[in-house]
Amino acid sequence: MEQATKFEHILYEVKPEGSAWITLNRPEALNSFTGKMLAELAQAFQQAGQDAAVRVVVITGAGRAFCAGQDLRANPEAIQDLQTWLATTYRPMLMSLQGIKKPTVAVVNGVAAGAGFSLTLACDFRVASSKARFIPAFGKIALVPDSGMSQFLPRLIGLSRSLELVSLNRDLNGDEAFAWGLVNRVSPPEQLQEVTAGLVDQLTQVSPLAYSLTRELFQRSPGLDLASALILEEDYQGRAGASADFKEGLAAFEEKRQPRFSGK
Ligand code: T3D
Repeated sequence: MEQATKFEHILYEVKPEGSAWITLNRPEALNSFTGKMLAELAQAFQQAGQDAAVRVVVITGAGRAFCAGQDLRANPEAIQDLQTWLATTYRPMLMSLQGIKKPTVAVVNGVAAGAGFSLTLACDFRVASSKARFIPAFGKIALVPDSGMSQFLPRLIGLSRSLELVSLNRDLNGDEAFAWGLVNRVSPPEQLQEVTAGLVDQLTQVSPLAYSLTRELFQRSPGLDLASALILEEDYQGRAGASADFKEGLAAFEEKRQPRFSGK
C-alpha cells in the first residue's frame, strides 16, 4: 500500500519498495519556490529521514519543469532582504535535506533554474532527462549562487567550469550535464521513470549505515590532512565493523547470496 501525506505545494508519497517521492507541485509557475513550499520541503525531508520504512528519497517536479528557482512574484519580502530570506527559508530546507542519512536522488524532468538547480546539486544523485535544462540564472539577475551551489558545484565540475556556467549564465541540457559530470544518469524523457527505478532499486539495497558513514567521510575528508583523514576512516570503519550489517555482509558472502541489510 502506498502512503501519501497531504501538503499544499508539494506531494509526498512513500512507495512499497521503500522510496519516498517528494514532488514539487506548482506546475503553473514551473514549481518555483515559495516560502510555503520551502517550509513544506523542510518538513517532508525530516519526515522521510525519520521514517524507518524509507530507504531512498526521490525529489522531482510536476509537469514540464523540475523547479524554476525562487518564485520571483510571490513573497515580496524576499526581494527586500535576501540575506534574511535565505537564512530563514532556504537554509532550514537545505539543512533538513542534508540531515537525511539515506541516499537522495533528484529526478530532473525539465528545467532546473537558480535555487532549483542548487537543490539538484544538494542531492546525492541526479538523474536527468536529455530534455532537462540546468540554468544557473543567478548571473542573469546580478545575484551570486546560493542555496548551496557555491559549495556543491565546484566540487562536482571544478572552479573554472563553475565560473563559466554561473557568470556567463550558460545553460546545459541533460546530455551536456552528463558530459560535464553533473549528473549520474541521463535518459530520453520517455525512459526517465525506468532509469530512475533502476537506480532507486539498487539504492534501496545498500547498507543504510555504511552509506551514511561513507557520505560523511567523503564530505569531511577533503578538508583534512592525510593523517587526520586516516584517523577518521579508522573511527568510521570501527563503527561499520561493529554493525549487524557487516555480519550480514560476511554471512551473505559465505552463503553465496545477496545480503539483506537492515541498517543496524
Ligand atoms: O528570494 C530571492 O530572490 C533569493 C533567492 C534566489 C534564488 C533563485 O532561485 S534566483 C533565480 C530565480 N529564477 C529565475 O530567474 C528563472 C526565471 N525563469 C526563467 O528564466 C524561465 O521561466 C525558464 C528558463 C525557467 C523557463 O523558460 P520557459 O520559456 O520554458 O517558460 P516561461 O514561459 O518563461 O515560464 C512559464 C511560466 O512560469 C510563466 O508564467 P505565465 O507567463 O505563463 O503566467 C513564467 O512567468 C512562470 N515562471 C517561470 N519562472 C518563474 C515563474 N514564475 C515565478 N517565478 C519564477 N522563477
